[in-house]
Amino acid sequence: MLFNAEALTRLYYFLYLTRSFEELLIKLYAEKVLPEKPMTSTGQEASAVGATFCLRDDDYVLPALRTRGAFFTKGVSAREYLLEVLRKANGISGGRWTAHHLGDMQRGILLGSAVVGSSLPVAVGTALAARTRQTDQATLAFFGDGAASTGACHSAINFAAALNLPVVFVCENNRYSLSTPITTQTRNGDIAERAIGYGIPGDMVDGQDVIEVIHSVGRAVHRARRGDGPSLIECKTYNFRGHSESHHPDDGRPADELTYWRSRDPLEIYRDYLSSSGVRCEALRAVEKRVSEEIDEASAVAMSAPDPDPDNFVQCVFA
Ligand SMILES: Cc1ncc(C[n+]2csc(CCOP(=O)(O)OP(=O)(O)O)c2C)c(N)n1
Ligand SMILES: [Mg+2]
Repeated sequence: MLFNAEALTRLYYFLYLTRSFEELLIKLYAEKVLPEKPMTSTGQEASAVGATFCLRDDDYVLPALRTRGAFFTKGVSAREYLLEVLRKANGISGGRWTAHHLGDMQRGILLGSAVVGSSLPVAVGTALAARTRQTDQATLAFFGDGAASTGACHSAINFAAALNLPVVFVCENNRYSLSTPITTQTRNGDIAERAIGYGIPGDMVDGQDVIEVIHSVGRAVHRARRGDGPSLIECKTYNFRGHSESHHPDDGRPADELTYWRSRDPLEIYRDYLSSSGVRCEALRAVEKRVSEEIDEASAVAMSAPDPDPDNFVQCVFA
């Protein structure tokens, strides 16, 4: 898969937007403007952005807790996202959702769930629906290393494999589930190796390298579209800021581990790649300027946007 300069620059836009947008959420939380503590993907943006960069508009995404970049690559703007997390009337769901369990059906992003791992069987459902309707739509199902230890994860991958469904399971293995290290919750922290047990292809990639993620997920998406069934891809990554902004960023994590992973910042790695690919610095500065303008515009619009009308409280609520 070769990209032209325009696509390479667009990819930088999504990575930089995700980082900048989350910096905004952190700032708004510190200022007590954000109604909930942000759980960010700082340091692991390349897995969500890279994996969804391979998709078409009509493909499905089931995001996990930190798959924020996927919303931007699927077409959600900073303004739309911010309106929703500030619970404004003209947010994506009219302010009904939380920042971590958002969806946007227009863009094929199914609603996230607070119950870790529970979206994975739903991904099997969208894949089965695509097959039944005889479309070649792919489904991308994201999950964390903690979710990998749930029964729902096993059921979903096993069932998708048994039915040969067009779904790609993408594990964002950031080595921690809340403050539990991967070494404590499983004997084999290489989640991709489980693919052998399901009889499907598995691939372990450097989740800090967006190009590597794109190549691996791109191959798996092609397999899914061709009717060759599911794949399991594990992105080895790290979350620089810990579980949430109300947790201490170090959160008991060894200092040398943090230092090592901070030296493997996906944005830095991608900037080096762009420079060796001949993309000019000015093009990147232009992207950064555009993102900064979009973030400023999103803040200005969202802060002054109307709150939801209490009379519409139960609209769209199924009971
Ligand atoms: C079934 C269930 N168990 C526990 C929790 C509490 N919880 C919320 S996030 C989280 C960590 C999930 O870890 P992982 O899947 O690795 O995702 P990460 O936060 O690292 O992105 C936990 C345990 C939950 N929401 N649902
Ligand atoms: Mg994790």
